[in-house]
Amino acid sequence: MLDFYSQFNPSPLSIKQFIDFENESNVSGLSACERKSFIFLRKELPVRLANIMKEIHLLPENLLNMPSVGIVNNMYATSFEDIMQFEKVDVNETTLDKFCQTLVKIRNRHKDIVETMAQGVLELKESHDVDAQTENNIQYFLDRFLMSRISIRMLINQHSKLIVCGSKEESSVAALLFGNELNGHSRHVGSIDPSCEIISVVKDAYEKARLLCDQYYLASPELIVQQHNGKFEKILSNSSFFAELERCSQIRIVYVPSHLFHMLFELFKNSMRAIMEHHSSNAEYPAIEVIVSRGKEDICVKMSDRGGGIPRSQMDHLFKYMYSTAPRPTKTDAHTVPLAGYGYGLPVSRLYARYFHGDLVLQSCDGYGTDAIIYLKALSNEANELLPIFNKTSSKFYRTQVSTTDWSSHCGGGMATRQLRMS
Ligand code: W6P
Repeated sequence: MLDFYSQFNPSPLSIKQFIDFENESNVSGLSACERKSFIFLRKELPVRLANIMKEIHLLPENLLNMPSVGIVNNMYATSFEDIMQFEKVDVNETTLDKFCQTLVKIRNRHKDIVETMAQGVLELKESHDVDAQTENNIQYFLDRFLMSRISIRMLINQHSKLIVCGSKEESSVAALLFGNELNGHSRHVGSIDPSCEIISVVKDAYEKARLLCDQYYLASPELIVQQHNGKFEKILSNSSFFAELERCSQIRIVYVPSHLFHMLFELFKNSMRAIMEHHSSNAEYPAIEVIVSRGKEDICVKMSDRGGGIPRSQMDHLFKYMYSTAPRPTKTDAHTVPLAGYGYGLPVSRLYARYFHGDLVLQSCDGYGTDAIIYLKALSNEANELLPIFNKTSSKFYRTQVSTTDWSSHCGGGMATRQLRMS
């Protein structure tokens, strides 16, 4: 069955398609969307599971032998079997209910799987010498594994929330009372907000990160947010009301607010830590500046800190899983949690951005500060899921040697030299 389902490519959905799934129900009654979603998922979930399970099997032998990786592998096998039970059943109320319960069970089962997988990588590091080739493979695999997980959770969330919110009567009453847009706020479609106010999420993430920062450092940098709505500027560039209009036209987007929050919270924690550590002797801390802009294609959220920057040689490491799983510095006080230890936070945040064809990039001036930019697709029909596909190309990757001999090396130490010696 695994072989069978792994032959199919996952079908990426656009944010627009996710929303259209829900709208279906308005036309033909309550369970039409649930039914349609069920028919789609009972094939699509096994396909996505099988594609990534095939890749687990291609991991370096010694990583596969780690106990935690075995646990992960078994969980995927169990979940795959769980869904197989629905392969050929009749579609009725009972099967729809059971399917939904099964999805919730799967979601709970896989709740802590990122930590389990990270544990497996640590186990490997502690028991073996990891060469550059293995490290490269693990980086490639974890990007794909975690992206697959993000996408599967998105599917499960949309399906289960369709149904919880499926008692449409409640929302119809609300619609009657407040019109289609509740007090100007949009109604969520599962985890998607069709009119997500970016600046609200920025402020929310800032406040939550600030709490941690205050707790740890007893102070925190201020936030300055600005927005620049290029869409309106084009029409109104000569208007004297431009400034006023732009202020009123909050930049909104069809997006998953929890994904955006996750990215921003991570970036704020990193910026705050850098600022607090860099200016530790001062009483004044330079504010974090955020600019939200909207163009024809992209929405950009740029976060600038004056936290002393990052050396260029460190830049790539920030997105490496193996680098980040290095044993953490021992905590001085059991009650204080570090604001941001480079865990999987940054690489996973970048995956969230890339999931709907956006990106997350860092740029730094060593000695001064760092800019982090989140790019999102401005148009919901261009925001398609980006999914890993298991095929000849992906399996070849795990066997290909990292080429390190086609450029000269001139740096005294660090990765380049280390990789050269190891190849
Ligand atoms: C820093 C290091 C960093 C990582 C990610 C985001 C912002 C920042 N600022 O100094």
